[in-house]
Amino acid sequence: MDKKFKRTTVTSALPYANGPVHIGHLAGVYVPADIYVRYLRLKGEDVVFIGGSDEHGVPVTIRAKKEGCTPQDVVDRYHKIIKDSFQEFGISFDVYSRTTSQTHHKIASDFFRTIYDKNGFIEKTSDQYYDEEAKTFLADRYIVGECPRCHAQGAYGDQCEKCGSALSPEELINPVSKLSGAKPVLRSTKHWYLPLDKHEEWLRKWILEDHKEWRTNVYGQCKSWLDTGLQPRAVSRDLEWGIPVPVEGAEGKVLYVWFDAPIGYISNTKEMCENNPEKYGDWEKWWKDPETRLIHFIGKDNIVFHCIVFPAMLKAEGSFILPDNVPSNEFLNLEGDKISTSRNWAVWLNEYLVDFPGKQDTLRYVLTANAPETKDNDFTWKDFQTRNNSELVAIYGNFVNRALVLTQKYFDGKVPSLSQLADYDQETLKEFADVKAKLENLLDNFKFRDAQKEAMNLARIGNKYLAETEPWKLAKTDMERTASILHIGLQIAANLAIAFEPFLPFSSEKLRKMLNMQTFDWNQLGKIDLLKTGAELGKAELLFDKIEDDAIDAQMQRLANIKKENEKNNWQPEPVNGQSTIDDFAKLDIRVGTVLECQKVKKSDKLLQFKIEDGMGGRTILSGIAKSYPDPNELVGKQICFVANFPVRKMMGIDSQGMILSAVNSDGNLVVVSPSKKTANGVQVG
Ligand code: B3M
Ligand code: ZN
Repeated sequence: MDKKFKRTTVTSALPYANGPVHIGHLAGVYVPADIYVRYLRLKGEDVVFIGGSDEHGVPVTIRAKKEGCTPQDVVDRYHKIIKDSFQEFGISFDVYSRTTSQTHHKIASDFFRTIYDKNGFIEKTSDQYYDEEAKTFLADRYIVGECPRCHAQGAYGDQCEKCGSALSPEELINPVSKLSGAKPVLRSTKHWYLPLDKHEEWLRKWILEDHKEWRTNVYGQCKSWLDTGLQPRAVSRDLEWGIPVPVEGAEGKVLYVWFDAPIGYISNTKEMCENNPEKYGDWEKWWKDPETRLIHFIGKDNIVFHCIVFPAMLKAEGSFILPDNVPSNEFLNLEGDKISTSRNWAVWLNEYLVDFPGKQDTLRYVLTANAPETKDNDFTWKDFQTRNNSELVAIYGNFVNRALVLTQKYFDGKVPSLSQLADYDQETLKEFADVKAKLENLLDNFKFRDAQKEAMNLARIGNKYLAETEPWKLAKTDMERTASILHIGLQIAANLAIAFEPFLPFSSEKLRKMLNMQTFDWNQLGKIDLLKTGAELGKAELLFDKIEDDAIDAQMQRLANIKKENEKNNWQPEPVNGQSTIDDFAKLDIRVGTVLECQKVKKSDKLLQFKIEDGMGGRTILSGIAKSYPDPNELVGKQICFVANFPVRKMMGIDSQGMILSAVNSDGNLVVVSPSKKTANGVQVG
């Protein structure tokens, strides 16, 4: 560790307690954080690992509404499920608490109050939607309406899930409250804002100049936020669920969940220290001493909150250190599709353990081998099986098993003696002499994927060593040489137990027992005297077992069923929309045309630009269907129907003269509507 630091505080994002956790969470945040902490602990460094559930915010209240229970019921249930899952996967938190704790309420409240007393907030009154029937202001997610961009129904106040546009509630056409179905009205309300614009200058220097070493995805996102210019951000909400804003005149207002959640790291540290002062000492040293290094492990959707908003809060409060690094991962997909809680497109940790009991390390291994460190990555069940069978079983497990079983067979389970090092032994040992330095360099730089590869390489060296020296054959003629080979083999196995501990803690523990090692010490890595000649070994067991095809087929079948189910649910005939008359219809001039050209609009992932032969001299029409037609050429030459009498509309700097008619397919894709027989261009549809 860097000389200027004495200790390290590691945090990992607090998952929302509104659902169980899945492999995406594990791969993105918790496994890397756990590897890092275990590594520091093995090195004997002073480190704490802080976790907890994020229990406030609108997502929790929505879940409660759906299930007809209270928000507290929801978070009680999921906090337990999440906490248990982490424990089962060996995520070795020093504390895992929750933001509904008393300690947290007080710390978050005091934090707000300190900034408030220093005039660190601005107060602003603005108009926001209010539901007069439910008598409450509406969070963005509680307002639905027609998307002003793609005109889909059911867009949320913060986002349209059909076209992906970020929205604000006032933009929705015909907004409706999800609570009562009433039309919401605008009402003025006061909130407290953190003036990020006032923090911009020091943030700029601190990130862009002083932290060039941050991962490029993190640095790049921060740079683009800073370059766009920071705006004041509201840190309170009109909501009942949360921590009340601790100032007068703030009845019915709570701290915004993204204000209180990161403070949860601090509260949980305090709780940990108070529960075990001997071990952890005073909580303040973990957060206020400049000799403490603070590291946040997060997913990429949390970057702005941890690199810009939270540091600004810490600075405004005034007594805290700032993060030294924020290793953030990209996303993990599942079999090529984005993981989605609402579509149940995920591998849930609690379910995985039912299907693959005892195989926590296999999942940890695969998630690290495929970690989305620099780009989004894909989890596939086939790859999971291959990595288990041809890496963990065939290389690591096979090597360890051979070394132990042969020692059992020929040397009565005692470490045999090393008499002389042959040339091949020297070569082999040279290969793993620098593994410690290599691993440290990678782990210190948060390159967990490469680090695990390096550890596996050590197992490869061991496996190859036994395969080439063939001690089972030598045992018939040369017992002394056999002893030396197995001695070296066992020393390599002992090294593996240490090197893999941060990655595969369950297997390392198993191996430690098999080798009868008392403790692990990172400093011993690369040495060949970890086991003493004559020392008694424990019982040999298989470290990993094979995963058969039928287990994988069952998982694939489960996903296929979910996909089918989703497709069915996706497609529902829209209710027939009121009544209209032939006169209404006559106002629309719908015609047939032929597509002459069709191409993607630059810088837009949604729009296609059509050149249409319309029988009237031709026209250009833009249509938001690019995602449904990855190859726009397939439309060229087809006849289509279009609305010919809409006013010209400019999009991305191009005039669009009409609208192409399309229908939604059961998989959510759009299909352009065509006449069933060829007809003249320009004829009217009616
Ligand atoms: N709960 C969002 C998330 O789970 C949020 C993280 C809070 S970290 C302080 O992605
Ligand atoms: Zn939309």
